[in-house]
Amino acid sequence: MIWHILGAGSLGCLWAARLAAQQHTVQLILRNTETIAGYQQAPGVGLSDAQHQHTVYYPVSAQLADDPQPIKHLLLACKAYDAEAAIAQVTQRLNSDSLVILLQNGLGSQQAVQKRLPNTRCIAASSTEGAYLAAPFHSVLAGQGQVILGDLDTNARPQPQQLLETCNAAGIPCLWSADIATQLWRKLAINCAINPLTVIYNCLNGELRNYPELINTLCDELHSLLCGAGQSEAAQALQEHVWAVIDKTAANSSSMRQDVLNQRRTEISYIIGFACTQSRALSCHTPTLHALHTQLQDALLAQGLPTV
Ligand code: NAD
Ligand code: KPL
Repeated sequence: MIWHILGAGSLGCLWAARLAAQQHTVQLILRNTETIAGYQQAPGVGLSDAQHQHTVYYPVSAQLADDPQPIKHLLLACKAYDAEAAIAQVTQRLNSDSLVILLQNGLGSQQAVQKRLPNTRCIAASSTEGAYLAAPFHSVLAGQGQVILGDLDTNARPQPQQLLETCNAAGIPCLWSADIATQLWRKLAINCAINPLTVIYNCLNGELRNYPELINTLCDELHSLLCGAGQSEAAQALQEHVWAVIDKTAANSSSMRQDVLNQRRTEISYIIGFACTQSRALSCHTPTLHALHTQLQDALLAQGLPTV
């Protein structure tokens, strides 16, 4: 298969390396000629295991967004706030045979991209793999996980068997969901209950066990928001799911807290910001959620970070 990867960060390089290892043709789409020149100084795309015991570099090519080559398989692996602008740069290279995988956290960006690509199959991904960059274009697979893929458009299409086989054969653990919206909404709700509080209290996920009433109130509000949004399946046993994730990831720093500690922009608008916007639109009563959003914005402001 020929793959293009737009967003050569932690997850983009993680996918690029594993696909290249299976002899797929992979092209990174980089921002400008300076980034390409920088990449050409690197030994290729690097991939290390969590303990840094094994590192392999793969000779992956790079090109600009305005390259004339048509795109058949695109992995969009940038942050949610960059997704729409990034896809706009390659829209003319996509057609009705193309397939785009959207690897963004939260909700909102996937729908914005799909709107820009009405004739292209957009597959949303919900990934629990954990990766970070040890150096530019060198990804470290820090946490094994699962990638759930599904069509954003609810008009059912046949499962993309070849895509799933290719990914799994490359060691990218993919499952197909006929209802990706449920997966995305459930993850959104879990991230809303956990991530903002870890920033506000500057704590590990497990330390949220000290705030049971607050977490349970948030879960109740998120439950009613999900039901109001027609996502009752995602709402099922939400409180149990949230506590299970807190226990399972007790020693972890949430992705939002990691962004703040590294002075990086967060994806607030696609997590709790999205939830609050939906809640207002649906006239749901979620006062704790709104207060948490404001508190998070204040915490970001105090760190000199964007509040959207
Ligand atoms: P990242 O910041 O490491 O990488 C994003 C890359 O996209 C950056 O290199 C950036 O320069 C590039 N980019 C943005 N706009 C571009 C453009 N127009 N042209 C070219 N390049 C562009 O991000 P990441 O950690 O790989 O995360 C990607 C998404 O996956 C996020 O939504 C994140 O929340 C989600 N996610 C990440 C992890 C993880 O462990 N890293 C796990 C689950 C989900
Ligand atoms: O998805 C997460 C994140 O940190 O973004 C977890 C750890 C599951 C919840 O916060």
